[in-house]
Amino acid sequence: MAGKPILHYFDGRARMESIRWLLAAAGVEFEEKFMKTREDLEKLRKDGSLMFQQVPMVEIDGMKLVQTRAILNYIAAKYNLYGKDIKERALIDMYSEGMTDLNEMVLLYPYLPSRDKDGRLTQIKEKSRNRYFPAFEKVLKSHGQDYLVGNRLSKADVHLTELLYHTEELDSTVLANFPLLKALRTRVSNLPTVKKFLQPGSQRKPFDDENRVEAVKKIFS
Ligand SMILES: N[C@@H](CCC(=O)N[C@@H](CS)C(=O)NCC(=O)O)C(=O)O
Repeated sequence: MAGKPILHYFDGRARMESIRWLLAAAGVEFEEKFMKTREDLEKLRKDGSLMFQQVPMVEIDGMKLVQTRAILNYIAAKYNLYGKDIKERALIDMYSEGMTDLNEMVLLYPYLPSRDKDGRLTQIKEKSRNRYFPAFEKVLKSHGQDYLVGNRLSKADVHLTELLYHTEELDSTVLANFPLLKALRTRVSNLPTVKKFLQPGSQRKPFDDENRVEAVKKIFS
């Protein structure tokens, strides 16, 4: 039997958090190896573990996978969170890519220089309220089903739930006009696997605060 996936990253959210969420939602236990220093990163680079010298890297099923989207897609395909046919997969990809565009802004926000933060926050609020959230609310309204695609849980629902939590941390009223998104988040949050992940003490990571950002900068500088 294959061992648990091993996640190689630093002890923070950034690009690895969606992978943690998706594995957790799929009910897959995983291990984490946290890089703490530049030497830890160099070691992974030197031993040839990082195809493009970058993390996230996930050891899974005998592979050392890099590139966040490739990792997420593999997990989704393996654990049946990627639709039942190529049309459903195309929708899941399209929705997930939209989420990724917003998520990139949200996850990199803590790492911006302070002079750029206000502008980025305004952009995140504007794009959430006027572009991305209305689009997903419309999808849910159009078919009246419990999940975004095919009336069953997919990676798109998991990514959206994560994104809703993280965006709300930056703007507490951002979901006020999106009842179906709130209902989706509640539904996904109540799945036993996700519920467990949302409990304190899980491998879910808190907001990347200033201390964490400083520690991470030392690894990558
Ligand atoms: N497209 C890659 C980007 C990965 C990436 O930028 N990783 C950062 C850490 S979050 C990194 O390793 N930076 C060091 C470098 O690019 O040399 C992905 O999505 O995984």
